[in-house]
Amino acid sequence: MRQPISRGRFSAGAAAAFAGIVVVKSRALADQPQFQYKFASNISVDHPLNVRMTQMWNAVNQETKGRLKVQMFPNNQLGGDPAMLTQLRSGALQFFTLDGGILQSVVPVAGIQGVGFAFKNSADAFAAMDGPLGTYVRKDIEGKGLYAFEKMWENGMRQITSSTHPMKTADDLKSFKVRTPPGRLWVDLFKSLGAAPTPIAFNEVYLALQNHTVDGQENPYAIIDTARLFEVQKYLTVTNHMWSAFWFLANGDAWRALPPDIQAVVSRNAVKYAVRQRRDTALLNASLEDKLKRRGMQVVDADTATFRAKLRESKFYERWKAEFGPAAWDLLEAKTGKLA
Ligand code: X2X
Repeated sequence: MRQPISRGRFSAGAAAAFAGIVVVKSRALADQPQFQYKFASNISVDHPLNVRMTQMWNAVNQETKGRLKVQMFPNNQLGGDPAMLTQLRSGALQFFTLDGGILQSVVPVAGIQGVGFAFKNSADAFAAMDGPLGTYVRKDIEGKGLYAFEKMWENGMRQITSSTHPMKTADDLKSFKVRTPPGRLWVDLFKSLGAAPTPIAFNEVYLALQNHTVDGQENPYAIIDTARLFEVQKYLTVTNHMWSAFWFLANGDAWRALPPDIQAVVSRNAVKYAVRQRRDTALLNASLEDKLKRRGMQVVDADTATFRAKLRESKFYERWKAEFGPAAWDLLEAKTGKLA
């Protein structure tokens, strides 16, 4: 026969059971993140940007003991860049990587990173953007309700691809139907070169090339490869006409809602993984020419002196010096030398 449970034993048993519930609940609580955020990007999951972002957010989740969990949405899963930028500004999206030339629609001076032929290579560009010019742009970004992390993430020097013909001299760009990202400086750069630019968000580029809405586009080697643009483009002309990189952005309110210790974990890892991603992407961009040739692309070098002459003729630099203002322009020319 079961012995009746004494009051003393009952209360000890109940206490242990309750403690068990509390322990289970608190463990369950730890599994329920305090903050559940979203990160989005416009490039494919196998690009170094998303490879390193995945590693970074896993590290952040570990180091915050599960308090911040960030779900990844690569490859335009949440829409094109303009739509994702709207989501970031509204707070529906908390983290986003975006080229300054597209961010220009909200932060005009962010377009300065893409001034045609300003930077000779990524190392020179990062020297500028990791310095006073980057600080200047970051301040303007934060003035628009967004938070910009210290280090930008690499895209690379942009090259022109086309389905019609190589772009060896500026004359070859006459009336060339070229896709550009949705950014005012991009459109002006190619208009100044005599082309017929159409701004299209990256999630629609492959199809626009495939159905000949446009005859070409421009991007670094790693994007041409990871987005498989070699399947719909025949020629790759090496122009290095513009440097391209992504600001790593947060919605300002969402960022400020994070406790300082979580912010510190994110900021520290953002620097660590940006530096690794820059190196990965630089190595990838430098390694792809032969692979793209094997994929059937014809690679030629442009006579970029004719491109620069065309930009000077059309007062491109004077126009953008006036647009960005003397303070930002002086910071740019401190790194590039005289442009206008
Ligand atoms: O849209 C593009 O071409 C891309 C992927 O390079 C940028 O995000 C600027």
